[in-house]
Amino acid sequence: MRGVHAPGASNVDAVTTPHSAPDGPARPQIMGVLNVTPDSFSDGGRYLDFGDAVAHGEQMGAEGADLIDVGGESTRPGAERVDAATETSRVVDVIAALVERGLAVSIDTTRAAVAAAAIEAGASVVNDVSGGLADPDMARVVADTGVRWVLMHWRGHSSDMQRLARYESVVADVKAELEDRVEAALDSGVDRERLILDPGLGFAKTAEHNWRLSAHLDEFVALGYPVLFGSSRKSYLGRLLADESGKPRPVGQREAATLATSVLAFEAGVWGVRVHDVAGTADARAVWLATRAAR
Ligand code: PMM
Repeated sequence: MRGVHAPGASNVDAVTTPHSAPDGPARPQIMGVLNVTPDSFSDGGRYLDFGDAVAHGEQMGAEGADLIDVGGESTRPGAERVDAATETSRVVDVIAALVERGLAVSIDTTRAAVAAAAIEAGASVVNDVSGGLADPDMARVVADTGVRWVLMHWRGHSSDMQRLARYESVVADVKAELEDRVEAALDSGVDRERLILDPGLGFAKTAEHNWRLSAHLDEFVALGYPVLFGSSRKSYLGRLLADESGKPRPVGQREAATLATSVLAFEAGVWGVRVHDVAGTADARAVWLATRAAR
């Protein structure tokens, strides 16, 4: 689909119209990552400039992204937090510009005030890596505005999340903790049709945990909510592809591995994948769709 995708209203509809078929949507969604931060692990520092950020978002839309995920705070392990005003100022103008160009935008934030400003600027999805835990006001913002809400599995902020990577059984525990977040969201008046779940690869997870969650994505799909999968360029892939000396594969050379995980996720029935390489993922999706159509 590279080069033939025209961003526009149909994009926005696909993303904002709830569909909770247990076996996923007809066409998995591609969420393109746009980190307007100096320190994200993969694209940190590349899109801090307004023009660069908007150009990259537009490019991802042209390559086939259904949704541009704009973030103003790095969530990489060990990252220091920025204040809400800084986070907001990094993202709002970029969001407004992308929405003006017909693109659907999600805001990657754990803060209700940032989410509210982003929604005001036109974002139609809140991608909350804390699943509503970090800010008690997030549920109200989502309920009041009627946007979609990605509830990702999370146990704590980046500074100490690897310490929290302890599970009895990672698949069962993550599912149960996500179901708790769903209950809390519903209790706050959020429409169940608006929810999207994400197992949160790399967030309080070891490489072994990530592999187990990836291998059991179908169990998350079976919960009956759309599932988002975010493996793109993460360190467990770097570790898998380490050289003989044990040095992990550099971030920029994990694209083929990321594509393999995305195709496996499509096969498991996910609603969408969150990726840095939209063009490659759109090609992989075309292959997967053609294969499915020929079954
Ligand atoms: N991963 C990152 C950031 N936001 N959001 C969701 N829903 N799922 C993820 O797996 C996820 C996320 C970290 O990756 P980045 O630093 O490349 O943005």
